[in-house]
Amino acid sequence: MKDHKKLTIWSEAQALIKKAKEEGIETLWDRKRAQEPHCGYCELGLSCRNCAMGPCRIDPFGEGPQKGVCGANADIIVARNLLRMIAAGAASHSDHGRDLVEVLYKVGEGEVSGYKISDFEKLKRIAQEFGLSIEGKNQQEIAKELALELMEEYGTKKHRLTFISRVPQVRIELWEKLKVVPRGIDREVTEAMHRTHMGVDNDYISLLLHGVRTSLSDGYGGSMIATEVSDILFGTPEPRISSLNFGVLKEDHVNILIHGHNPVVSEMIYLAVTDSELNELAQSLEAKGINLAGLCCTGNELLMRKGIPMAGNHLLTELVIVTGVVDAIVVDYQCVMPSLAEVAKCYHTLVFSTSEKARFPGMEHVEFTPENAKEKAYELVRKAVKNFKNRIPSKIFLPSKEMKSMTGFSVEAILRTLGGSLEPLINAIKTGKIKGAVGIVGCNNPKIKQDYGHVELAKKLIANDILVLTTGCANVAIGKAGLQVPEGKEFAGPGLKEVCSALGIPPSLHVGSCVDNSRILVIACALAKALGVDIKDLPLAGAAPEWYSEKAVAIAFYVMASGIFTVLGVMPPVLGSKNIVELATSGLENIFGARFAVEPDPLKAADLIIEHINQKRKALGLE
Ligand code: SF4
Ligand code: MSK
Repeated sequence: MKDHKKLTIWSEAQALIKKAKEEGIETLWDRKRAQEPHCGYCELGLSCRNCAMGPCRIDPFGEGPQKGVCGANADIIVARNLLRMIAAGAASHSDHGRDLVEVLYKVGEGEVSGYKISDFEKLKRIAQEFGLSIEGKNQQEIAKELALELMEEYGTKKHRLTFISRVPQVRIELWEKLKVVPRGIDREVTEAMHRTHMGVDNDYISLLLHGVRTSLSDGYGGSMIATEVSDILFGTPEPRISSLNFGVLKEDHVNILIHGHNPVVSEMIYLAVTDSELNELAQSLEAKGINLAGLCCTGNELLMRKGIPMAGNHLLTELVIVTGVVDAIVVDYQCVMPSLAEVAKCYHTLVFSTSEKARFPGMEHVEFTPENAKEKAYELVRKAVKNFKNRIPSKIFLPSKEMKSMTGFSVEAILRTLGGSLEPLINAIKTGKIKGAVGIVGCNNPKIKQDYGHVELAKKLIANDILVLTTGCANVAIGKAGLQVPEGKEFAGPGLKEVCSALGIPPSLHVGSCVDNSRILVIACALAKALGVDIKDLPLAGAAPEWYSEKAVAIAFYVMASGIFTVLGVMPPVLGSKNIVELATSGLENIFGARFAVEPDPLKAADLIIEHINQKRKALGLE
């Protein structure tokens, strides 16, 4: 593959793509090329297979059919498809949250041995937020009562999700007027599927408003629950230094990678790799020890809480196996490419699936439940250790470069860094040392040169004194570029550099995994409340330069609906409806006080964001 240098900005990844090619390994870039040109109808959002009278498609040139068999036009089909994307994204984050709530309940019942309450203060605080009395109750009692309350957030008994009370009143009133205040999480997702069934909701605006409601049930529901319960169970992250890149793998150690999203499995693997008997077993097999590293969002969860290094982000998950030193990968769910098992077959790597709801052909399935997780984790680590001796020396190629990264900026940690209140941040914004803040979130997509969008956008923003907050795979990209260590202040403009020096923080803060975008919402809400304004008035923006996942569509919608201008680097499948494009890129401003823009060039995306932040500052009298 001559063009491997065009696929990713990282020379180590380029070298591994070259090695994969030489060894006859097919990667996602090969398969992307085989798919091109992608179906134009699908790219425009103009194909529908929601019923068996179809599938139907609308001719974008106006020469062929303009309606499906049922009579649905382009607006209806595009809106229905978009709503289904949002529903799938919201469902994924929220089901992840539900799995954590079930573990919390079982901890409360005393039924599980590996899990415990790690942040009792947070447990008490959230219980009180839910109106529970904590007087005279022990950890287990509070955990069980809170878990039952959180389960109710998924159902239909409530008229409003509890965490909505974190939102400024003026925004809640807007959502009430628009009838988009989220009720039960499952209710919104189910209703989205109902509305998009043939013959139900056929008004594109009404469909999209329900898309907003569904996305808000994710942002202020499923995702926020996932974040808060993960902190309660596994600890609220604190700033710490760790490492990134292929170089975190160790040739002389047993290497185990955890991949997916939910810390329920990976925390138990972490426990097992610290076991002395298993480490002795590794040494008896001539390994120096057991090395655990992360991929994707489950990696971010362990990186944040335990300092476990990250080997790579989404598009590097195949290449990491190509190093030939990975003895096992343990996956839970989401963003796990089924191709991993195929790549692993060409090496000695064992690949284990663990979730009852996520099976992969070619992977050994070892099902984890809250009750057996500890025992199963030990079983998998033992298998990985024994696999060390099966390495194929001629297939080993490990680029050694590793980068340092500071992680762990939970809301609590940010507040502590600021001395206990948001006042220093507000003052820095008022004086213009920090012009504004931008959340750079999400994935990789092979339609963009890997990590180019994240890195160039972050660099330009911080050079313009804009603080960056990152989640998901963006963390690995921006961290590898050297922007997530205090020394990264050298890339920042003079004002942001001064603030970073004073606080000892990087100009780009690692906030967590993709459910942890909820932490960014909490900060935005708290800032707006402190200033007595709506979120839409703040100099903030969101960006997803390399998004690929349906979860990213849900995130983009709840960020926009919260009043934050959102720039996407990849075009969503909406171009088939002029009305929807017009609404998304301009009409929404009059409804939610925020809108979307699509700009694949990260430098131009940065310009759009800088202009937006300057306008917001001017409106606040902060020129
Ligand atoms: Fe065709 Fe309408 Fe059925 Fe969609 S719902 S496949 S547009 S008939
Ligand atoms: S969603 S951020 S590809 S892991 Fe967490 Fe997946 Fe990364 Fe998007």
